[in-house]
Amino acid sequence: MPSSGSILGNPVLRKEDPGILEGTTQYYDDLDVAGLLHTAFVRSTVAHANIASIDTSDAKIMPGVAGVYTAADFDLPSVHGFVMLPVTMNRPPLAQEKVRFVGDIVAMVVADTKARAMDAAETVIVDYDELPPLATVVAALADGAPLIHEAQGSNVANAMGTGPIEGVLDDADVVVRERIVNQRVAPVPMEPGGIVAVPGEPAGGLSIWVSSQGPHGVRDEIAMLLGIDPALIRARNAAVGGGFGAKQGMYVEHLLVAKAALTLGRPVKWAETRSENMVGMWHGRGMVHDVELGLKRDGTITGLRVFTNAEAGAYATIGSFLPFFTQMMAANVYVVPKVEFNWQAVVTNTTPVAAYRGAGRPEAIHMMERVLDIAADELGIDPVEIRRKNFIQPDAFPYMPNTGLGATYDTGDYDKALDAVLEYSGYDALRAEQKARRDRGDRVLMGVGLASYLEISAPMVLTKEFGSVEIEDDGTVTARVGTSAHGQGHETAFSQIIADTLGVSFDNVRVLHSDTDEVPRGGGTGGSRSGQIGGSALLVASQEVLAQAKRLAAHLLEANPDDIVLGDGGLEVAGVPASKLAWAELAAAAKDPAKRPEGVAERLQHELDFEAGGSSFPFGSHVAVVEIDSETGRVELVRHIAVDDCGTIINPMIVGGQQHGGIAQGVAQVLWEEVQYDADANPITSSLIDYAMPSAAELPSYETYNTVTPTPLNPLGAKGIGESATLGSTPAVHNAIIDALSHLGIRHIDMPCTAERVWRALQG
Ligand code: MCN
Repeated sequence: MPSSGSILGNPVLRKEDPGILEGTTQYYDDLDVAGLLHTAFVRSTVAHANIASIDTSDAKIMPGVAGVYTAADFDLPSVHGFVMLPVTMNRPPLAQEKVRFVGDIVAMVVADTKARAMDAAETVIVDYDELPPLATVVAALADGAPLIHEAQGSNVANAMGTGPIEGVLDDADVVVRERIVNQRVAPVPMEPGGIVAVPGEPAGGLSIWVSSQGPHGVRDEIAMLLGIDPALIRARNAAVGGGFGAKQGMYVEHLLVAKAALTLGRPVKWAETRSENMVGMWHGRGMVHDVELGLKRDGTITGLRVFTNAEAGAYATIGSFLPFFTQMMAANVYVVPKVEFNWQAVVTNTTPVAAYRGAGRPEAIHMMERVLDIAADELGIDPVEIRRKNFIQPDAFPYMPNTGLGATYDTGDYDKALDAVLEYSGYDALRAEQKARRDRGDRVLMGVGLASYLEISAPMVLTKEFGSVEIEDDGTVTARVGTSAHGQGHETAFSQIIADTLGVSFDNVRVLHSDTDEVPRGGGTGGSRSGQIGGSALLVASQEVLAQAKRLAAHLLEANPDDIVLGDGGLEVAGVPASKLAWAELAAAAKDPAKRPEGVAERLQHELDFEAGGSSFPFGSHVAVVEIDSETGRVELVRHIAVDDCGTIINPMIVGGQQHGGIAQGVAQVLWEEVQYDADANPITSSLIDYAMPSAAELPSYETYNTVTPTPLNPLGAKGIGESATLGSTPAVHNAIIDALSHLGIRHIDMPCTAERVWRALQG
């Protein structure tokens, strides 16, 4: 583990950044592919309708058009959204008979330029017989509501939970009830979606570059749906400009482009526009929780009962499974003796909902942390004390909560993170300032919000990953890994792990990922798994390579393998630097049967499928400080202090960057962002003029810190960090807003807490 002077655990600058800053990094849309054709999709302009007719005759004769396709032209199976869900809500890649949301794809136009494809798409005439649009879960569940998918026989896509729990609130002195809305948001990666598909490479197959969180998964799904051998498809990422959960898996657009490229025998590209992205890319969150929290008068939690309605959108995807994680996390970092948690996911005539930074876990934490603050206020207990009183204690790990799903928390020290954030924020001084301001009757109201959270990283099956490490002839190292960085700095972090283990220079490590020809298998990047799982795979592979190389060096130097140590760029006999064999010399010796001892392979290489001992559970505590103009309702986040524990840290600068990004997305959800539809299920936030995504100018500089509680479940001791700060920041900022207003009798305001909503609450 990190030795002093080790590169591991240090804030090494990211290898990825010079290319990004200088503009030389290549994204799929930058690739220069000869003879490339471009795609425009004809998307439904109505939310719910039977398709009476589609007339593509004009489009077909427009200049430059190579192909126009509807469901009648492409014989493609419907796409199954997620393994645990019914197939009755599968999505036809091109709408058949019916459209189910504004953005559903009715036809595809391929032409020699994007402009010509778009012009031709404009001429396609679709005749719709409109059906009643179901814009909300309430509308979809109403008596007599039409069925969005007739074959399902209901608009409920999935329903699970604990069932009724006997006497769940019976031990409570008080029961706090609230409806907590976690509104739908759009992921808005800087680079929208897209794909380039080139037929014929490899022979008879297809080569694709896709903006994705895991090209292996995209390849497998395209191969399955097109009925071709996965070995005939090479899938790669170029650089990827963010995903935030929404680029996990295959989109129907990817399948259609692959099909068109094979049909036409020419390369085809689809570059999603921003307005397409706002309706076509899966949305996130979209849950309404009816929560009842039972407590003793001293603040001890006795029971929790929740019913959650989750929006699935028009087709059931993983979003219709994510409340499973909400259930799993519902008790957060607290001892909750009884938990009743039931939920359903409901289809509506809106964009499908899937994973977005946190994917089911932020919803649980936000719900619990809001209700706990309401309880603290009602019971007259300080928000710090009510949390401390209920924390699971450090000696209770491994800990299994009573949520009915058997998650086992690995390690935690929740008081440590809370103590740290109280100290760094100067919590007591903040409270004193708040009191002084209130006593003065300031126009600007001050609020201090606290949240403690639990996260699950590398959830469920995401604990396994391929990794390989090889010494090249020139002594440099090539690593291959099945994770797929799309902004997280893996090349840097993984190079640190390998450089530290093998004593090679950080610059001499090359990390290959996101290419099915280079990496045989891969689970991609999501669920904050890559550092701990991909990183551990490469750590173990490097350690194996080191063990082989030590045997080889001992043989060559006629020494005991135990006496061989890392030198600068090679191996040497301890205390004898002059004996050093550089890595290039070792690689050459391994190739030479005369020099190679028995048991050492010809290549200094090792590969494995690493499997961690389970999911890990990061945690932390955040404090937010807001000011609210009592005349206008405008909220300003003045400070945000985060203490996030992700176990052993590989690169603190990357971890800090992940904290910043995670906080920004949490803050944005509390203050501004919300995907909205009108009563006819028309999207009304489908551009960045209408969808209020903040820029850096709207946000303060965050104060980020860490405590370190390693996990025993992987050899790095690392837990995830990619999503954690989103979990902590959302409730902290929301609690700060209500804290600023609670002395005026305001108990809760739904997110986003826009100036208008806060102003209305103040008027009330
Ligand atoms: N890391 C570390 N020490 C640790 C844990 C992680 O130094 N103890 C480093 C890792 O090596 C990695 C980074 O921190 O470089 C994030 O690691 P991890 O928490 O394992 O998360 P993943 O790499 O698996 O990334 C996924 C996560 C998710 S799920 C979302 S959503 C998200 C996020 O990452 N989307 C992002 N951060 C993002 N950052 C960018 N720029 N773009 C996105 O789309």
